[in-house]
Amino acid sequence: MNDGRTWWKEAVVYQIYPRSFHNANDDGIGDLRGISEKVDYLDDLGVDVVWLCPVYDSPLVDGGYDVRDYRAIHDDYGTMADWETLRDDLHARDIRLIMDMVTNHTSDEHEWFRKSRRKAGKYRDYYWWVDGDPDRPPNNWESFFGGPAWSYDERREAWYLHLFDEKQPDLNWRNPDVRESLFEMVRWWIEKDCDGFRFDVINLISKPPDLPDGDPDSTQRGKEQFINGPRVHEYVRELHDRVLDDYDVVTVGETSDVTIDEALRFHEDGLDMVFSFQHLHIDKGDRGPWDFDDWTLDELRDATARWQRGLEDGAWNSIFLGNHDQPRLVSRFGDDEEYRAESAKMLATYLFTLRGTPFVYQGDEIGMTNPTFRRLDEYRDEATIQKVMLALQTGDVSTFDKIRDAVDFWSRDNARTPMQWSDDENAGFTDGEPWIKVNENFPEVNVEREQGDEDSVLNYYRRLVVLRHSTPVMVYGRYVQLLEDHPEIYAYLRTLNDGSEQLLVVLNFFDGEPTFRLPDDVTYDRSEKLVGNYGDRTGDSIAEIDLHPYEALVYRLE
Ligand code: TEU
Repeated sequence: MNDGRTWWKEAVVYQIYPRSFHNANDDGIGDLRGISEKVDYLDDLGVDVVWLCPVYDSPLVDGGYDVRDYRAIHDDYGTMADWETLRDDLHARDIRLIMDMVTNHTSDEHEWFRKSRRKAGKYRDYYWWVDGDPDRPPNNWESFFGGPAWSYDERREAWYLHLFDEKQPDLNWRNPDVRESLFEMVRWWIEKDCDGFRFDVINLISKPPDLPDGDPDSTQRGKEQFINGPRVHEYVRELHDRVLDDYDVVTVGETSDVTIDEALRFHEDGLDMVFSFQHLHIDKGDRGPWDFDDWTLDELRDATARWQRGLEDGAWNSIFLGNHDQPRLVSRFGDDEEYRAESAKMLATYLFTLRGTPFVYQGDEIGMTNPTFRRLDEYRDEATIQKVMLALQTGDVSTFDKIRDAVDFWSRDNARTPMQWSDDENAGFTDGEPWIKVNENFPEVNVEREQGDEDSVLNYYRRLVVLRHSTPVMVYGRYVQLLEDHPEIYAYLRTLNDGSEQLLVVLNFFDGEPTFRLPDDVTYDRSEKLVGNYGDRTGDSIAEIDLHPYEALVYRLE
């Protein structure tokens, strides 16, 4: 069977948000040397790839996704020499390093934009400029952070497009010089021996040149115009053919609102994986950005299964339940109080037993939870603050109190509180004053404590990593759905070599105690429990299992 085996399908990726990982120089901000001090931790965990969120020079209005200089490191994070040391420290442990590559936009302080706004030489059309009335934006598009996607530049006396913050102008990929500049820069990083990229919002890079108005009733006006725009596949293919194809690098494209068909096309264009967010839309409400809704297991299973089947032959899934923009997975899909550890392990089992490459976001491996922010001034994320300000200004909400719970749930700061290393002051993250509040539960939830406890979430993750590395069916097996519509139990098989190798995965997603019944048509002679989050299961029959709250079980069937 040609299942296209490659190293990155077998890899476990660990995402680092550098500002919040570990601080070496005591200024309260995580840095590259801080990460170097923790490479043995990553090695012990067993991960194969580190994805580093942006560390480039930047005014930091959007956590570094506003790049001022792609070829320089921000002072907060250290120097290029520190980056090289980190790369070497990781490589010495056989861990690859992938960079977060932001090519849809730059900072307005980037040299290209400064020149473009002066109409200097070839830079004149590096961005989306539109002349016209300073009181009337060129169309009705809205930014991802709320408000119009256009700002008027007094210096050039023209409008420029920004799908994110006004300090993040969108690059004009129609211009071949822009593509050339970006490709050169991507190649420069590969030549520096980085092992791949996560391409930020890569499906937004193409816009229709006539910039038509978006549907006025849309939740974000203009999105049907700029998401998966007209030339997006041509551009991605060009990036692949002209740069990526020359090297053995892994790529994952961040693609919001991507369909399975689009994902298959991106894979054909040359992106190894994409991030689809459909399974993370199940708890969004439809009354604006702050609305959230209950989710059901049916919705999660449907979204997951659709992608498992949809990419089965033509492509490869990325498996994730959280990142630096999302609430903590245990607070969102588990129980961050009574069953924190059990549900964190159950969700980890989901991540490691589906077909695709698992992405672990820093802190999830110790079961970190959403913090509680009580006041608006405790938030640091500009997107959160802007959306709240806008809602208050426009009168959509009368007081912050009215949306406090929702903001608390959705704020991107949930995932950005410092990594909890120990029960020392500031969770061992810094000896300085942390740039953002530390989650108050650090005395109970921290690495040091979990390292010393065999049953901890951390040690469970380590077991899953080992298991995944030593069990090909866990990586390459086909996904076969069991119990199509059970409201509490998510169960599936993974099968390889015409069913001669088989895994059974049973996940109880809630705090009830339902009974799992193995469908009659699943045949086997022997079953062996590989991993589970309750200790007392060895020898039990698997035909019928009374599950514990949030129980996860993985069996090998022979
Ligand atoms: O995020 C893109 C994106 O789609 C987000 O706007 C997402 O919808 C939102 O954060 C959900 O809460 C990427 C980066 O991951 C994000 O951190 C950046 O702010 C953004 O691109 C702009 O570069």
